[in-house]
Amino acid sequence: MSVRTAIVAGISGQDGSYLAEHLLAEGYTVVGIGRHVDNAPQRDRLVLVSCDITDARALENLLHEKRPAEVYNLAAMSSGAGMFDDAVRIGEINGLAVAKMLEAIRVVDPSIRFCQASSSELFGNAQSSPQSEGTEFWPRSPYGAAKLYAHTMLRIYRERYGMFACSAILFNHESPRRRLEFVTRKVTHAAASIKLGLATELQLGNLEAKRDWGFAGDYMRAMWLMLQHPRAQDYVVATGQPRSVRELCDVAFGHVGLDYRNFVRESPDHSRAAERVQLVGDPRRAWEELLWSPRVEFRDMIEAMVDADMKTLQKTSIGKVHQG
Ligand code: NDP
Ligand code: GDR
Repeated sequence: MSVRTAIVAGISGQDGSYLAEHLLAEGYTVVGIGRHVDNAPQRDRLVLVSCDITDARALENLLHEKRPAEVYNLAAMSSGAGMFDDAVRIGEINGLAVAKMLEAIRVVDPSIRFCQASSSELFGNAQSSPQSEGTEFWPRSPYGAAKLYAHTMLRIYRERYGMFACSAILFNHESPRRRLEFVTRKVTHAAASIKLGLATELQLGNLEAKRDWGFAGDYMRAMWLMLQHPRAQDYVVATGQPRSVRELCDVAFGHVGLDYRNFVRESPDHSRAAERVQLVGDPRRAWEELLWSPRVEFRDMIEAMVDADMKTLQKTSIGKVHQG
């Protein structure tokens, strides 16, 4: 059996690590690219290549050299709080670089299958809820606008050149590998720190803000399934269940036997304008056509994140005691 090769852009991020693990388990050789690939895990059949996705020539050379069957683009400026920062750079990385990837694929081998990490931020200030593939897009930030440009270019390349290019409209997805600036990890890390006596309080923005939170590993399996399907299509990937930041705090602190109300403070410094309409996905197309559904429940995921933070913090504090 010939070994399939897949390129994963954004290998050093949360999603890159889960997607690489899934592809390796499926028998692929994975070529992981990013600017800081030293941060990515080392594995058999995983080749790490330092590459900036805004470099069109480098992308084309990589495709020539590696001849992948599939390319997944997870690389982006992805910070929720930073969606308005550095608008031009966001446009270059989250938008224009995707056009460069599509063009490199078209030139080198248009039969390569391509999956792009789009975002619920395409809906932004949505006009209706829940959001499906047919809901009107209304991005509210440079991040959302750049992702919408990329999303539209995929459709254009599909229609004009018959390329197998799909957009995964991903709602929020989390894991113990989530960066600390995102609210789930901020909360699980704080719950663990407070439990261990390393912190005394947690400042958050709006506790009533809601998100449709799923598990990153489940969402990467959906992206892989999209490229195994006979027809290229866009899919909403979501749980369909909104939860509030308050509920998140309740689960995380409750898991270590604490009442979040004694430790969490709302602060305007962390608040953002509320959505007019709830962002929550309608994932029925993915359920019906990909036979995909999430396997990890919200509570289990948050508890696993708290456990992982407890473990890391305990190791670090034991290390400090030994050094001292
Ligand atoms: P991360 O921020 O964890 O990972 C993104 C990775 O992109 C970084 O590790 C970075 O690696 C890489 N990257 C950034 N700029 C460049 C560049 N110019 N060239 C090459 N690589 C670059 O994000 P996630 O893993 O959470 O998200 C993956 C994708 O999914 C992103 O596109 C994000 O916008 C999208 N998404 C995520 C959601 C979520 O809830 N997690 C929801 C909806 C969409 P390095 O520093 O090595 O370059
Ligand atoms: P988001 O994720 O902006 O949706 O972007 P984030 O975790 O930052 O915010 C989720 C919700 O929690 C509210 N919130 C807070 N958020 C942060 N970060 N810190 C706080 O203290 C806080 N308090 C309340 C936010 O206002 C928001 O409502 C993520 C990223 O992964 C993007 O790349 C991706 O496109 C979208 O999800 C879908």
